[in-house]
Amino acid sequence: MTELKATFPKGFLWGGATAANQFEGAYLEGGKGLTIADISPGGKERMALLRSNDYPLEINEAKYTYPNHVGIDFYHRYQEDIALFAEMGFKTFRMSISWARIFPNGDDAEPNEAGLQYYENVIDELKKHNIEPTITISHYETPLHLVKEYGGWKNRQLIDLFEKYARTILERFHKKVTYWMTFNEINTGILGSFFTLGMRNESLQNNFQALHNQFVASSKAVKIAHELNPDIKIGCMSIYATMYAYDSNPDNVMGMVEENRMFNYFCNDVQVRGEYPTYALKYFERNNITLDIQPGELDLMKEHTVDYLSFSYYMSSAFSKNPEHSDKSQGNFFGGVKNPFLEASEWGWEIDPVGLRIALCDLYGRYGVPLYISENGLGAIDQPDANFYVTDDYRIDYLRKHIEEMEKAIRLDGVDLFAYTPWGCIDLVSASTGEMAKRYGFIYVDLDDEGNGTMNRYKKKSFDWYQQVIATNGANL
Ligand code: BGP
Repeated sequence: MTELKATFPKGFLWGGATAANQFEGAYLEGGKGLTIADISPGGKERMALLRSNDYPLEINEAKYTYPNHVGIDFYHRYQEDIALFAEMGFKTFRMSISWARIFPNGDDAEPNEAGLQYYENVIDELKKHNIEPTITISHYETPLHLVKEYGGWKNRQLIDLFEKYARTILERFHKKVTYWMTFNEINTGILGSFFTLGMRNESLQNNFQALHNQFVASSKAVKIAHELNPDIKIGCMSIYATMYAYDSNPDNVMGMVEENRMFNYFCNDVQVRGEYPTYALKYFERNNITLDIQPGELDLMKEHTVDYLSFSYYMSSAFSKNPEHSDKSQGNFFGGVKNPFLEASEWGWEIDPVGLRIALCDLYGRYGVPLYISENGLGAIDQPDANFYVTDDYRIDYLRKHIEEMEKAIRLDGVDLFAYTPWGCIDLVSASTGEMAKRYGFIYVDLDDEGNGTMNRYKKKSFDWYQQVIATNGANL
């Protein structure tokens, strides 16, 4: 173990992160309606299928598998799982509320009490163990009805429907839950993500209108939260990939600046600073994008900015305009070219702990608001032994190196980082592949992609390691 000076602040929120659609299962129980996740198939082609207009917006049992329909059955096993999180010493647990458990169609007149009661039970269970919930209001879970009947987030009516949903859960839980996030990885909407926008990648015009509608919806949630309880901390959530120019060619550096702005900054600029940045206005002009902005919306966005910025961090990305540098085999999520200094995960995501320190310095320097790392981790194929024990030194190594960089960002750079919730703290269904095979957890779940397995939970080697990290507030890594 590397001994470090404990410089994580007192009360630092160590924990883990999940999303309802990736681990609850029980997809039709308790009065829940269908969401976009429920019709999203499992398999390598998942993302491509969802982008295609030919892919049906309904469950296709005959053709595809849907591991998320059962998930890891957190819906029924939450007490056992929360006890394990408590044993690791979690201070916070990031989860999402599935909109369709509260409003099954998204536009129902009355909320579904069974859904509210279920989340109340989960929240109470967490609090019983002194774990602060962090709730994501929308994590890739738009009700399917809103996609089919309203066309997804490009439709302004979703603003009011979301406001009603957000108000319902905030009114119910504002006394019990301090930490909230509005939209998960909102900036993937720039890439036309079906999960984020609840619609196909239709056009730049529609994608940015959908994002505008989410910005307004997000500000409304911030306003409601603060009115109900001024102590609530409500943040935005983006995916952040540290961007490098491949080399010192000024054209590559300028290209990187452009990528970086639109991908890493745009959504944060709007949600933290409360206004559209000038580079975005110019981008809209060049691309003939005219947003439908209603009177009062810009004021609302300016007035109700977020309290903190949260982000997921898995990888960095290198940028080059030189075709000789491009290596399509890399599979990094955001394109870019292969970075010769970095190794990649089995899915091609380039592993870059120092990139996390760069991210922290960059975001804190730009915005000066508290930061919350709401996702980080290594997706890997685990090989349990006969006793279902996984010796996941590779995961420990990944997390240790990232935590070391966080520590430096706090101690040497003065960054105000207050929370860290590694992704998929218990094995769950992967967002990009819809499969169980890509695992992140400290806890192994006996379940494969064909639905075989007992679903029993087993502690991995990383479980004990993370327990020790938390117990020493990051001093023993
Ligand atoms: C983020 C999502 C999560 C999560 C994670 C890991 O983009 O917010 O929902 O799943 O990535 O990605 P994957 O599951 O594809 O490995």
